[in-house]
Amino acid sequence: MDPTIKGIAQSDVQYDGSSLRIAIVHARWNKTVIDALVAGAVAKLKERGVKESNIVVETVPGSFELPLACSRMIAGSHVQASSTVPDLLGGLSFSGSLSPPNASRTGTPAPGAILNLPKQPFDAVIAIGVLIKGATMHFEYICDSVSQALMKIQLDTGVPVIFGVLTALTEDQALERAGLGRGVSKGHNHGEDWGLAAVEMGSHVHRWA
Ligand code: DLZ
Repeated sequence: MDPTIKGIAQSDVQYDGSSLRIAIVHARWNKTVIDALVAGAVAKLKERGVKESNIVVETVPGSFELPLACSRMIAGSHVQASSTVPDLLGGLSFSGSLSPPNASRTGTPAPGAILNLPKQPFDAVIAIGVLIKGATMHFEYICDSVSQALMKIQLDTGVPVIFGVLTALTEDQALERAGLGRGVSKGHNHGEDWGLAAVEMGSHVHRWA
């Protein structure tokens, strides 16, 4: 029998990410671990059909900077998508916060027609950081403020913010959660779970709207 009951169960539904636009914002502290987590997230996004052109990756110095970056990226993408943009070909315009159908966003544009084409708002944002406890209280303050801020952003904006912040007491704990464990088991790459969570939550919010 499996020695542990802990962990996420597979969803019964295979969520389709082909119409989703996802942002990944990652810190650069503890980059070996970060790189593996980001790669795991991107791999699962693509596996679920998210187009490479609809995956936007941004970096910030440390985890403390993640909330502001997420907040600005969500706000920026929604402002762009809700501005009125004349269609240079047909004289039509698109306005409102509703996204235009995907086909018109990603299809091959007629020559000269893509100037100012509004970007699809992000359907989900994955915030990735790796905090490893040191000798001072820095760790506790950053873990607490970042997790609370990320939760607030998703509740305030309605855009899912996936909590991809490892709060590890040791380097080994962080490595194991990125599939880079130094022991017999390499552990599991949590970035993969975050990619899947982004597609699932990005799909849900449209259904729940
Ligand atoms: C300062 C700091 C420390 C000590 N540790 C980490 C860490 O383990 N993981 C991380 O992502 N960032 C760390 N930082 C940097 C802060 O998050 C932040 O970038 C700086 O305090 C500047 O605001």
